[in-house]
Amino acid sequence: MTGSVTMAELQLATRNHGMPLETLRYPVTPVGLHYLLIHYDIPVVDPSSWRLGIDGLVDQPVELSLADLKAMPSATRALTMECAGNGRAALDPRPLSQPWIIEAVGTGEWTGVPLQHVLSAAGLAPDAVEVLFTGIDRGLEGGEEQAYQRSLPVEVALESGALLAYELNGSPLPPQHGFPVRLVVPGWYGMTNVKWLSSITAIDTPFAGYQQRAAYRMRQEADDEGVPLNRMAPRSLMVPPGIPDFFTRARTLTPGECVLEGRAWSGTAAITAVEVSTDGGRTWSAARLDSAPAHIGTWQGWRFAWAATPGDHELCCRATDATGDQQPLEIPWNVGGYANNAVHRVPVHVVGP
Ligand SMILES: Nc1nc2c(c(=O)[nH]1)N[C@H]1C(S)=C(S)[C@@H](COP(=O)(O)O)O[C@H]1N2
Ligand SMILES: [Mo]
Repeated sequence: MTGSVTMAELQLATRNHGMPLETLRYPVTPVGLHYLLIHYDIPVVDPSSWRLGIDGLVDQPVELSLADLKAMPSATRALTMECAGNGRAALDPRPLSQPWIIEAVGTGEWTGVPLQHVLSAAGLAPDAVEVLFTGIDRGLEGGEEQAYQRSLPVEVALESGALLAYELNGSPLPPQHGFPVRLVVPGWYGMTNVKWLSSITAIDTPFAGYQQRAAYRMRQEADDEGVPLNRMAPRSLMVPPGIPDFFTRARTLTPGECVLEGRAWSGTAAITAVEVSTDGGRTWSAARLDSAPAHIGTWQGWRFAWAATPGDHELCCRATDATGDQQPLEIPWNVGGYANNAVHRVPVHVVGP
């Protein structure tokens, strides 16, 4: 990491916290430990007067209350969500934004109405190409005043298994995660999952608002058109073994058998392998994978028995998915600091016998 973190970055980092890595031990992240990313302010929403508009190119525009949504067929899905900026702080120079190190991830058990159900009931017109999701929250970004908005191609809206979620881990959504209703799309990076929904609009041209035209694109130069980010690149994380030093968080452990464990996911295809290195990435051995999750993009546990010997070691893990995509040792820099899925490295000190 180069240069000091600025007060503006620290302000964002204290508002938007990551998931402490030791809580990778939970298959479903307890509410309050899931990471948070809020671009503007958390809106206070009165659930009795809140309405979700379904409009634009639909046969039957409607305004749904929370009770209307809760009366529709529902589904519950455990889905892993990761911010596209996870890993940004490791790039050099560090792109100035939310300075995530590596913890911008969590898995929630989301309950809600399948988006497909709501769109089919409204009747999408044949000329609809995208579905636009608008949040209640407003702010300034890149000098533009805006509501937080993102769109999905019609096929993704209908076929991805997306939910209009009103519960997280069996309770109403907490304010910070999008109360009363948010979008969740299996396998896509965090920015896709619009919180505090106010409307869903079918449109006939690809949406070119700020969050799609300016943000969330892979670029080498600020004025490149860039390539939009969508699905999460493969990543694995490790529960840091041993005990931490309070201030530096350096890890100490005792010699002997140590079971390394963690979780891995990819938004594109099933995880086919997680490998572990105990020598900084020179040699790799296969970890044992838990059974496969129900949805692509939901994390999967892994473990590896390590005979820890006294001295300093750099533990690493890397995931590969069924397309052959594997986490790299380093990733090339990009303007927005997105999709840095370089292998997770955990330096440890094993004490003498
Ligand atoms: N309305 C709205 N939706 C939003 C955001 C936002 O600021 N406003 N942040 C997005 C980003 S960048 C991420 S990574 C996820 C974070 O979701 P979480 O805070 O529930 O983990 O929400 C997305 N949805
Ligand atoms: Mo994000």
